[in-house]
Amino acid sequence: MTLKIYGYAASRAIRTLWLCEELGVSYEHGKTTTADGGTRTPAYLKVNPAGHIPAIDDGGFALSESMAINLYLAKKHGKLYPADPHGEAKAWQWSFWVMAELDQPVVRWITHGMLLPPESRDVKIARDAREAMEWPLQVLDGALSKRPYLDSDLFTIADLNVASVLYRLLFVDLAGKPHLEAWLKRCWDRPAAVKARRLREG
Ligand SMILES: N[C@@H](CCC(=O)N[C@@H](CS)C(=O)NCC(=O)O)C(=O)O
Repeated sequence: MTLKIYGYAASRAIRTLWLCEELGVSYEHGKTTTADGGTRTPAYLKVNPAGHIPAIDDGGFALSESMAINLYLAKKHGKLYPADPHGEAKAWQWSFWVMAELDQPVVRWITHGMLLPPESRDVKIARDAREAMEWPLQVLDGALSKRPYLDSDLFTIADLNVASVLYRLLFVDLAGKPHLEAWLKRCWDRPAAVKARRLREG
């Protein structure tokens, strides 16, 4: 049965769409949105009782949480997933880390800095969110000063998961964080990422 990915491409579903392009896995894309109530229908709540996107249905196996979905799919398809326990643990570490340290501040910063109409933006929320991002971004820049990818010489699911959370940082000045800036561009310039971006932007 074809893998089904739920969630419009401009949402966190981009993370899984990008991964499936990397894996070469065919999928059906259900462009579920919040705006039309799609995340709260009885049918969708059977897939993800938490009512968020993304979620997947992989032949009757339902899974939610973007990082869990991506770790599962990469492991299942044996691509971008570190084979040794230390590499695997590092992929978990970076995936948990980016969710704990950056996922929410990035969303708050984008929402109040760019997405909302100017009259609805709260400058303080945007400023506080950007401040909260500063230390984790420095940590990333430091980690990437040693090796081209996160704890690796090769692009892995750890890079995809972290870079996918930081999509919007492609469009801002990361001066002072040259390793982070170069790595983020390298990740998002990958052919699979370009395809996923087209889904999002096109
Ligand atoms: N931690 C979750 C967050 C999921 C999430 O909050 N998704 C947003 C869209 S990007 C959503 O579903 N919002 C609509 C809603 O909560 O109804 C993940 O990484 O998958």
